[in-house]
Amino acid sequence: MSAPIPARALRIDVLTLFPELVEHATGFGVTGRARMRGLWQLETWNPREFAAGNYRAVDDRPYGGGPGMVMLGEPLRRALETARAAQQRAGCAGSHTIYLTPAGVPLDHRRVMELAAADDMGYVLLAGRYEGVDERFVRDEVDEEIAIGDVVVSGGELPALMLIDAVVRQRPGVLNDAESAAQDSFANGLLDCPHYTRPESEGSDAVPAVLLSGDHAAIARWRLKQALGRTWQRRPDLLSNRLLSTEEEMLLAEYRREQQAMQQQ
Ligand code: 9WO
Repeated sequence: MSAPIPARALRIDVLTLFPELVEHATGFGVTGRARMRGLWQLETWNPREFAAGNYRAVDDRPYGGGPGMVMLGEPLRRALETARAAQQRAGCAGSHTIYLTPAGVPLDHRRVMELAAADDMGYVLLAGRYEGVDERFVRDEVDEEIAIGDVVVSGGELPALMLIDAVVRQRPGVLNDAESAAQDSFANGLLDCPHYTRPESEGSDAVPAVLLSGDHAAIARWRLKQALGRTWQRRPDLLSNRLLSTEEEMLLAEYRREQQAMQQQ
């Protein structure tokens, strides 16, 4: 059997007025280790480096008046052109530009997996600031608009960092076995089960006995039941999009009976 072909390193470029923020924040933990191991590459591009004039303006007042400033399209175009050329030199077969904005399509696990699966694409993430970006740039150059929640934050950098983290951890070789197993629950459409560590008993809230039993089948069953129960209680919408196996149906029914009995005590 031929040796497995190593997955291409994922290439992500970020257009941002705060490159140090993005470079520093992605240097920690899972994304930092993966970058050190060459499993993904980051390049940042500051539109200010591509702005003209003595003041290297990257923003201007909005037509029609109103508060705040709008990011100029021209410095962004130049920065994007440079980023795309760099991705092409790096061997990317294509480039896909994503604008992080509250007006985007909400990001979900399915889209994260699709973005992570594209071995030969380069992603350019546009992190806006001020009141936003000139609409002509968005219309002409942005391939996809993504929101990471119904929130408005001070800039697109933190949403971009969340997208990077979610996608990079899905790349082959990034997570070790323990980390992969830990995230499997959400991957199969459920919320995670509760986790416990020392001390064994903390006040009245002792660690569930099954977790101390050493019975791995019973522990796996308990964890699946808790994941099903918590999803049913907190995110029933996730369950409506997911077929349950016979065992899962039984476990959820058991969980609901136990919850009902506890409420009647
Ligand atoms: C701000 C805004 C407010 C209400 C409705 C839509 C909106 N879009 C933006 C916007 O794109 N703002 C730019 C990026 C500039 C100001 C800071 N930015 C930003 C992006 N704030 N919050 C986000 C964001 C991105 C992705 N998911 C959630 C929030």
